[in-house]
Amino acid sequence: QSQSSDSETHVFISKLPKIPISNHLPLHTYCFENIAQFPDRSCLIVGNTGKTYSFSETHLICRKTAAGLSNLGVEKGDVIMVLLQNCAEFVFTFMGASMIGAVTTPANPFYTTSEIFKQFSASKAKLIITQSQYVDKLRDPGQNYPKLGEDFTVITIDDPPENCLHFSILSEANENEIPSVCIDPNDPVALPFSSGTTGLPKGVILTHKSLITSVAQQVDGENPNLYLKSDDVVLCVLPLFHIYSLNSVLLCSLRAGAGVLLMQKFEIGSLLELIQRHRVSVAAVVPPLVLALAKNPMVDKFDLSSIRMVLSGAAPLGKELEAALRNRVPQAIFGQGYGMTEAGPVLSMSPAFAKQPLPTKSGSCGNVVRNAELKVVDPESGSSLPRNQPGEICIRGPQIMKGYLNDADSTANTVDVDGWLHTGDIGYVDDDDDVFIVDRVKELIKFKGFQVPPAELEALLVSHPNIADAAVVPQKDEAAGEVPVAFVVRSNGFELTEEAVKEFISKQVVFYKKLHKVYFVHAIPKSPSGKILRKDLRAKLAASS
Ligand code: 4UU
Repeated sequence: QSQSSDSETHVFISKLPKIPISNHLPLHTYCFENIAQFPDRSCLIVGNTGKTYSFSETHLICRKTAAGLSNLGVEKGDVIMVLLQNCAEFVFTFMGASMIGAVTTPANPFYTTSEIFKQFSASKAKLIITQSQYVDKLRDPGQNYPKLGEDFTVITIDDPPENCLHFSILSEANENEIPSVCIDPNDPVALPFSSGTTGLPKGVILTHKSLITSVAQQVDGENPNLYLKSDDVVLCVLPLFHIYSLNSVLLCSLRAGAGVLLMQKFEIGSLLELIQRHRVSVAAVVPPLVLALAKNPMVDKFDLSSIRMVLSGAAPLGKELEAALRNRVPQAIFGQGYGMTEAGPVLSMSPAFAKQPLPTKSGSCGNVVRNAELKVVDPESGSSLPRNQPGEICIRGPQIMKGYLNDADSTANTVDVDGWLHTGDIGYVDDDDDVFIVDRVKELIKFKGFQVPPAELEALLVSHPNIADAAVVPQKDEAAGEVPVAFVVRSNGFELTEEAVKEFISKQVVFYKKLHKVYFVHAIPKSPSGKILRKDLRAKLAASS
């Protein structure tokens, strides 16, 4: 019954009924729609200080921030960059920007100067909201980049260094001064960066409609797929600059009225302590965090009995690890979500999280979300495949991205003319509608769920005077899932050590993009059209290990 009448195409839909989705609204209106029912409940709990903001306080500060951004000249359609670890100001800024029709591009505060400014320039952002400790990286981005204080404004959430403003200029503005803007559902609201199936990181245009649809697919309807309640406390330790946490933790919690426990960074001791102290009931995690929770001996010293749901996503999770975690938190429902930035992001979610839960299997990423269609295509022929046959997973629905920013070619290569987004993931749907991911055919490397785009490292490598050619591929790793390793061709007659290559890269990139191994070779295998034959290199690695 989940197949279309057209016998040529095998299309899978959710077992849960379709629901009405209010995706004509602006995102902030939708997220705060129900707060009259729980104005005084804790909305944001700041882990390291214990400070809490109720839903009505949060809503008010978001409105003030909207007015403050407008006072600084931010207008509808403008882009602002948020360069923050998880904190309340992230939320105020993101929602405040939405209220004036502005767009937030979230970036990792651990990025190097060049990583920050590539995103800053590509998104044409006007200002940066950050912490004082990161401002030095913004001072001297180099010749062709904009200048702090002249070309863009920097706002810090703590004591502002020279030429920067304090966040209170936003959060203490007069909420009655929010300009009235007309927001179309197809207007952008978030601009996360992702390399997608190939190439360099690109701005992913997520509209009000895409994000509302995705949130609704998870938490709306009489039988929500991801059942969050207004007495839940949801762990927000995954970074909000990544779409998983932004969408499935923050936006879903706001909509459902659940509290969000904000943690700046992952550290097992304080994590366990905060779970116990705030009675965390829902934990969104990634496989390395599952590993810590399952294996770290400290876990036994804390009371984790409040946890009722654990959601893992962003990278494959081994069955043994899943079993080990189930032993540690036996009372909790465990399941996976499968997401991709470009997909809005959620493609599938465990039905065990539903209000009326349905069974799913270990190792599965759940079922396709409701109000969407999923198909599995044969990478060779492009035709859709029936159940139990692995192929490329494609998704269609109002939640997927509008496209890549200023990159029609990449958009066309990812979303086809019929509206199907091609994920670059290989998987299948079984007889019970459970989705399984078995491989990744796209270039992307995932280190602990973080994106490592090989093309970015390859471009850096070949910029080295003694490197003639290079290719970067994933190598399996117990702790991180995958790590990037490089095949390098030295320029004729030049000496070059593995250490020198590693150091050359590590100076220019965030920690998780560092090369773990360099193999010197005489040539990089390429197809007749010049494409790196990554499969051959991956096979070579597998054979040598
Ligand atoms: C195997 O990782 C993400 C988004 C993850 C997410 C979001 C909301 C998970 C649960 C949720 O509720 O986005 P990106 O763009 O950083 O990376 C996308 C890629 C996928 O194409 C796939 O290769 O990350 C991989 N991936 C997974 N792989 C994501 N989730 C899974 C998973 N199992 N559960």
